[in-house]
This record gives sequence, structure tokens and C-alpha cells, in this order.
Amino acid sequence: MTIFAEGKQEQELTSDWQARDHRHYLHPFTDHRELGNKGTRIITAADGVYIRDSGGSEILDGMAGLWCVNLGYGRQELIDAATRQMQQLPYYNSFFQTAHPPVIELSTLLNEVSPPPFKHTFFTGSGSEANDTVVKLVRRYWDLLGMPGKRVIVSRINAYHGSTVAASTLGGMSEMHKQTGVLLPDVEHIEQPYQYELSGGLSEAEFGLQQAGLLEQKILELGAENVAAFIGEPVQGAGGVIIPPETYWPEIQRICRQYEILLIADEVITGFGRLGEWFGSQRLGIEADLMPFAKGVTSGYLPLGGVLVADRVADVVIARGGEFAHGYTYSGHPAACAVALENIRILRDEGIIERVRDDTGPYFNRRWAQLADHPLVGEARSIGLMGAIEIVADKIRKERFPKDLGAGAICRDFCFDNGLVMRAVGDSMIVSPPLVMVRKQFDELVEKAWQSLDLTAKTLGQAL
Ligand code: PXG
Repeated sequence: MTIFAEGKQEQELTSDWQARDHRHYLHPFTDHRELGNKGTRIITAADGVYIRDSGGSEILDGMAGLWCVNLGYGRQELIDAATRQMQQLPYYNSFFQTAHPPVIELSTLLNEVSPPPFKHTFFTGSGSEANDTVVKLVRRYWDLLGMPGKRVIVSRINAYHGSTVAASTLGGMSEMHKQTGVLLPDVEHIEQPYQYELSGGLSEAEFGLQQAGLLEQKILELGAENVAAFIGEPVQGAGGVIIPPETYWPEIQRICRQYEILLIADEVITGFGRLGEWFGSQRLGIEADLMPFAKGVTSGYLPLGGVLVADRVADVVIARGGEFAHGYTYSGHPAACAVALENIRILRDEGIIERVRDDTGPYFNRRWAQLADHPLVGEARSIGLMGAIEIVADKIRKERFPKDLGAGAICRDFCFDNGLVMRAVGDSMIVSPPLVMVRKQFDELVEKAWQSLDLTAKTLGQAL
């Protein structure tokens, strides 16, 4: 896999790449001064569940890229599908009463793998655009039903729904709200079902009902005639893998039905197998009206997103609504659709999602739970192939380290140096491995995480 450039080895090029990266490239969600001092890690190649950096280190990718490389790296079938489609028809739009075979085939296949009410898909280039689309679909739906007053979308603190203005408004990240300035009106946030931080001694079941009840309180406060929809990730991802108690989603569902509010399950991370079902909603018993997706639909090989639209909404907006004034140049991009088709076929024909459900998922859950025995770990939780551990100074009292020590960032850096990608959200460490990871690689993941925690404990011990 060694790649040479201009006859020089990657290692020799690293400092030049880092210098030019610093001079010219604006990274997403990055403090550039800090990065400039440290130097960017340059990733040059990947195969299976490993990435490789320009220093020649092989690193186990515990994050599947950014929650997306579900099939792992180097699947020739996906590369061939993109190549064939680019040769045949690299681009065409579907704005003016046209379409092309890949987008039609993909819409059909998505209907086959999703729950029965989802027969239509609107395509976008990303998850953020999918959530912008959701806002417009929701508003259009209630307008067409003669209830334009139903405008408010209720979301959750610490949710992540993307980075465009609409999607960052829907999300519940306070730093993003501050920097965005003018936010979309008519979006409200309720507290999240984060048991480790917020349960205050309630049982898991009680806490789930209590947090879902916050939606009912919000609806009563605003008046149901003003509330259009509730949006939530089945399991919050970027917020720190927040797994809701089992009582949470059924109660949310009941409330949405009772007050006639659309339910949006943001499946951008949980779609396409991450929880051992095609969609996280199926694992958690959610019957949503809209399901935005992205990431795993192409295993990240090409950018593609979209919204699965249930009949309840499609019958109004598409069948009765005239023109829906919304669309993107890359809605249903042929090459991205061709990759998605092949990706979904492989997930289905190789039984990868069933394997996550019946074998690798439970194995990962057992191994991951063992991290709770580490002195630094307050909780180790996981569901399907999503996991989090809470780094704490005192396990019994659930006491955190002082924020400025950056315990999570220290651990993340040790992981990288130890050959493992594990992401830090504050002092929560999270993973979301490729769905093709095998038992021996989960063992490696957990062993490397443990070693990195040991080193983190040592460093923090010295710092305290
Ligand atoms: N919804 C959810 C649930 C997501 O996780 C988006 C929407 C937006 O998708 P796009 O394709 O527009 O990025 C996401 C994206 C992180 C991280 O730090 C997570 C995401 C994106 C970037 C960083 O964990 N999720």
C-alpha cells in the first residue's frame, strides 16, 4: 500500500504537507492555531478497518472514518460501481422532468430495505442538507393541511443534526448556536436522555419516562396547534453516544401521536446497519414519519444524503402539494447513487447487518463493557456498534477531572499514538467501528483503549 509521490517517500513529504495544510486549508471544526503548533496528521491510505498515516503507522479505525465507512476501506465493488457510472453518465439532474437509472434503482432499493411506510426518497448531498430538507417538508406538510400555525420543531440539547444554518439550529450544540448568530426561528430544545449525567438517582425506566415527558411539557407550554414535529437521533452520536433508556422512545412516540406531531428520526449515523438493523428506528421501535440519512448509505465512498418520506407525508406533500420548491444540483447524483446501490447490495447479500445484530455487535458489547473495570472509567455503555466510556476522577462519586486538564483529548492522543482512532467528546471517549470489523479486531480495539487509558491515568495522576 505504500504510496510514493514525486519519487520521495511520504515520510519525507510530511512536513511539507503540514506546512501547506497550515497555510491554505481551513479544516472543519478546528482550532487552527492549536493545529499549527501541533502539525496535522496526514492520512494517506486505508484498507479494511485500518488507516495509514504519512509516518507509516497503521491505525485501527474505531470511528469508521466519521461514523460512515460501514463496509470498511478498499471495497473494489464500490470503486468499480463509481467508475462504471462515471463512464456511462457522470452527471445529470432530475429537476426538469428527467431522471436516470441509478437514482430510480436506488429509490426502489431503499423502499425494499426500509420499513413499509417509506416508499419515497428525496436525495441530497449530505446529512445537513437532508435536515434542511426535513424542515421544509415539515412546514409544507402542515401548510398544505391548512394548519400553518404548526411551525415549531422540538429538538434536544446536545443533539447534532448538521452544520448548515438550519441544521445547526436544529442541533443542540451551544457553541454552534453562539457562532451562527441568527438562528432559524421556531425551533425549541428540551433536555436529552443522558442517564449517566442527568438521572439523579432515578431508575433507568423512570428516567426515560421523565425525559420523554419533557416533550409533552413543551407541547403543552407552546400549544399543540403550534408544534409541527419532534426530531431526534435514535442514539445521539456526536453528543457522546447517548443511549436512551428503553422507556424513552415508546413514550416519545405516544406523545407525538397524541398531539399530532410529526416524528423525525435522524438516521444519519444509525442508518444502514450500525445498530444491527437497517435503521436504528427498527432496533428502538420508533415509527417515524421522516428519516434523514447520509454517511453509511455509501459507506462514505462518495457524498450522498437524503430523506426517507413516509406515506403520511408523501401523500400530502408529493401527491397533493403541486411543486415542492426545493432541490440541490447534486440531488440524486448518478455516481453517488451507483455506489449506494452497490453498498446496500453488499450489506444485504453478505448478511453484514445480521452479523452485527447476532454476532459481532453482542461480542463488541461484552468486550466494551469490560472497560468499566478500568480505574478511570465511570461507565462503559454500548449498543450495536456504537460505544462510549466516561473518563472520571472518582468512579463512585462520578467526579470529573477539571475541564482544563483535557482528559479526553489526552486519551485520544494516546489512542492515536497507540494505533487506534477513538474520538473524544469532552471526557467521553466514543467509538463507532466499521460494520465489517471481526472479533480479533474488537479485541485489539479494547486492548488498545485499555492501554491508552493506563497512559492517560498516569499523565493525569502526575498532573493532579
Ligand atoms: N445528523 C446526524 C445525526 C449526524 O451525526 C449530520 C446529521 C450531518 O451530516 P453531514 O453529512 O452534513 O455532516 C450528522 C453528521 C462528530 C461529527 O464530531 C459528526 C457528524 C459530522 C461531523 C462530525 O462526531 N455527524
